[in-house]
Amino acid sequence: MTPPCQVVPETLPYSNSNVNSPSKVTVPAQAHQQPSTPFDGYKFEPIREATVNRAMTSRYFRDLEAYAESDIVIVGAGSAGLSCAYELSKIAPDVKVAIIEQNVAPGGGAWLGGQLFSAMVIRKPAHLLLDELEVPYEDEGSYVVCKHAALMTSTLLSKVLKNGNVKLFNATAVEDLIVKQDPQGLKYCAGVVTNWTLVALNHDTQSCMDPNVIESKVIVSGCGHDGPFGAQCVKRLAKLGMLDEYAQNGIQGMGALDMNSAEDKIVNNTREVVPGMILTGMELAEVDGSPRMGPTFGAMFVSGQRAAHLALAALRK
Ligand code: 48N
Repeated sequence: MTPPCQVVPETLPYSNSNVNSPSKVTVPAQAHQQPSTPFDGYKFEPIREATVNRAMTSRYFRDLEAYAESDIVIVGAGSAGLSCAYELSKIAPDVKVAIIEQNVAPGGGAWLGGQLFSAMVIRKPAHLLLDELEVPYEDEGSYVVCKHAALMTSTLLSKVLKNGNVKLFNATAVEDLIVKQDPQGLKYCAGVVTNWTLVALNHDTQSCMDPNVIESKVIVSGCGHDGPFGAQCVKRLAKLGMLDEYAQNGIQGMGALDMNSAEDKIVNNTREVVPGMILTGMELAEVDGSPRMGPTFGAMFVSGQRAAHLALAALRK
């Protein structure tokens, strides 16, 4: 066992005690001799660089082709979008789901509980999802606290991405919607228009970089609060006049904070707002003007789960 390295702390030049004596750092002779580990002499199998390229790009473009027509597109891989994808993989694992996430990292606002406090509060009975996912928490009676919001989000994410019929297209933004009219003139959503997020962020600096499209019979939008990309589907639907019944004076945006009314409303108001488009999570509050709930996440998870059942019913109509 290598003795701990005894380092004489460098004394500061201005203290009287060591005037003219150079600072001394003694390094025991054997410090450069590393202790042995199970990974000593590790050796990888040989590979060609082009093989790595082909391994990635072939799969990505195969997925892009396969999901060009998806059963359900989920916009936003935040707590609502991910719990929707999780519920779908439970109730209908054969349904083809494309998740479009503008960030490189999925998870949305659910990596931290609130502000930078990292623990996540989830009001009962939404804790049942944590039981299902076997995520540990402290039980506080009417609510539970998951010590690391990142543990809940990463566990949910891992369950979703294990499903062979789910594809996450991250760093990809939904910029617009495919909207069609039926023979009676009723408008309905029929898919999404996407672009690399970096392109979507630079439309002002580049000539129009044309987007890509993904057709789907059902879209579940959980784009979260209003923001550069946030509430994207709501804003588009409002521009098309498809949300008039909810937005006489334009989209109101979420209401002020009231936890006790906000969470029930988000779950119970999650719905198909126009044919082919189900709104859930905080994006829904942008339409309804429902109050925000602040740093409690139960409604995000449960509204996403509810959206999954509504999406499946819409798919099978
Ligand atoms: O976490 P968010 O932002 O949204 P939700 O609805 O899943 O969860 C909301 C929750 O985090 C809260 O805001 C809490 C409860 N606070 C409430 C309050 O009172 O403030 O996830 C949305 C995801 C994000 O990952 C975005 O990057 C992504 O959607 N996104 C998009 N992805 C693709 N294309 C877009 N146009 C787009 N817009 C947002």
